[in-house]
Amino acid sequence: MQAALAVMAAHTVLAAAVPAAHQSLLFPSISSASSLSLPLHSSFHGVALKANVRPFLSLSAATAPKPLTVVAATKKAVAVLKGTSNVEGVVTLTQEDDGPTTVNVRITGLTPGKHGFHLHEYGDTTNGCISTGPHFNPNGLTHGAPEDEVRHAGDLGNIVANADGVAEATIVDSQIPLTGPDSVVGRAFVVHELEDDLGKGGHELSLTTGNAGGRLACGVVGLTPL
Ligand SMILES: [Cu+2]
Ligand SMILES: [Zn+2]
Repeated sequence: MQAALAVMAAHTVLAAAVPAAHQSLLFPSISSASSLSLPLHSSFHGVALKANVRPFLSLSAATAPKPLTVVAATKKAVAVLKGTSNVEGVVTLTQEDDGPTTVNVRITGLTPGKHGFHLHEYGDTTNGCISTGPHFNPNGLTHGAPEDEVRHAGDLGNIVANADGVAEATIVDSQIPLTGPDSVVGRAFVVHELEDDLGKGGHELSLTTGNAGGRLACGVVGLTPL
């Protein structure tokens, strides 16, 4: 009976400290816990109860008004482009959550001017850049410009090399995610010999490759630390 009084006293102290809104939530759990454990514990239990209850109280008070927040998931990937000539480069890709992917390109050793730049279907370079297959095309569309509605997902248009043969570009595109069923991780970038006509050149290859000519260098997209 002394133990019961001690616990009740603890309840009273707690109740005075707790805002009215929390009392109805708090009391049922304390009452059931204390009635279960009362016969087994001495009056010292009252102190233990207070120690157990207080963190619960402050937690509920601190989290109740706030919605749950989800930590942003950023993914980053890189491709190192090599070929049989002295054309080479590095391409990095970053994507936050389900947003567009930002592609940073730096390729050297090119002839000045435009060069077709695509993501090809396979990350397979066993036979050089040829074995990376066609343009990445999960939706079965024809070749186009990056801004076209009808395009391959891998159609990133042209990059432009300056007089020193260096092409630098930042491309933001929504069709080349780093996660999900259409992820481009494990596929390959290819930079071409010629300008991509973006499907509008009237050549027999315009609607498949943009008639961009040979494959100068390629590199497989792989995950990299943030
Ligand atoms: Cu290509
Ligand atoms: Zn294409």
